Amino acid sequence: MTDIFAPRGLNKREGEPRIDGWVGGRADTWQGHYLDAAASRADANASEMMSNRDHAALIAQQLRETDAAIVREERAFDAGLSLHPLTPAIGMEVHGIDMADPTDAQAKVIWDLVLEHKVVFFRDQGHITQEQHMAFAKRFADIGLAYGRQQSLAANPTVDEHPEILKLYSDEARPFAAANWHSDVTWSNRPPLGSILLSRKSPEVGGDTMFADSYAHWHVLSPVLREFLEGRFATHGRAGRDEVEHPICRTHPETGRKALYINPTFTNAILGMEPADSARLLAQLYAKMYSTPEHCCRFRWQEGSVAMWDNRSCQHYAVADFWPHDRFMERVTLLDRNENNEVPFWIDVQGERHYGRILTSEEEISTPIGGSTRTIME
Ligand SMILES: O=C(O)CCC(=O)C(=O)O
Ligand SMILES: [Fe+2]
Repeated sequence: MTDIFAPRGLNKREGEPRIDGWVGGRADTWQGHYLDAAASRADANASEMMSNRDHAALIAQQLRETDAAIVREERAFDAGLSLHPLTPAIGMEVHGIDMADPTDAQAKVIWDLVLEHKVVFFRDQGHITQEQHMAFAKRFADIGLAYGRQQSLAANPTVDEHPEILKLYSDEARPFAAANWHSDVTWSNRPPLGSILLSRKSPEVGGDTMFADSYAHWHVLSPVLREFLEGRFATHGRAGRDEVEHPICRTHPETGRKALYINPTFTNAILGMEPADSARLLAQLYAKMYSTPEHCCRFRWQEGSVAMWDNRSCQHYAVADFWPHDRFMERVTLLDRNENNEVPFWIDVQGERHYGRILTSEEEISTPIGGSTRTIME
């Protein structure tokens, strides 16, 4: 009688080790069977997966990502949240949250969504107080002063009852918008990891914010250009005052993914290049980064809307088309709880982290820009 538990197919050959990862069990778990099953859910064929390890690894990665998305959606549903993507790659609107009183399960789902979609949005949070805004932020990270670093409050000349809240208020008499592509505070050696921006008053028309995917910015570069840029550093900030170096290819400390970490607002030059060559290459990179709508999403604000973003994986731009209307925004800035992760680094193939240098004193970098909350040092 046939033993139905005897290995079949590839496992039948005596004396050869099993190569399918199974150490026992049913005969129908032979390699071809489970590769076929994987191939049936992916754009792949099993024989190619068996003959080409790189191809199999790529399919495995795609399937892991698909499965993680299914699980995220299910966890969101269980936590009472519903998900409404703005685009496939960047921007997820999340309904069902009350920022005044989020559950632990909701906070966990939201953080996973921020990591995956780079920026998430909520609606109808106009009822929360400034204290609740800060308390919500503290679920995810330490919070910092307006420009990102925690420091003694007395040093801040704009102290009011909540110096941790950056107020970006614009009206007819005092127009302001952060209308330049950037991720926040890259002129500092420890740029904040993210922000939670709340609209207290929105213009009737205009005043959207755009977000762009920094992973995509890196991955669409040609292999030759990636090889040239990987491991290089660029200077950011005001030369002689608070200039720092950051890796151009930044490894995200939580996702491990690589992002293009330069921006036309704060980046000065690529180290190791002639100034004219660096300027030309930066201009070409910016032209490519900011002329690809496929890597962007655009958020239309209403009063009480919120954007929560990851500065390590995306950039943003506040569209300055709403004058003379009022637009009042309040931002709480997220700092990493792990000081090392807060400093941008690049991880090489050996797994070693490479950090940039501080070109001026830490003390100067830590000093908030004084005088007014109406500044472009976002
Ligand atoms: O006003 C906005 O939409 C964005 C402002 C900004 O750049 C920031 O809060 O970091
Ligand atoms: Fe900003």
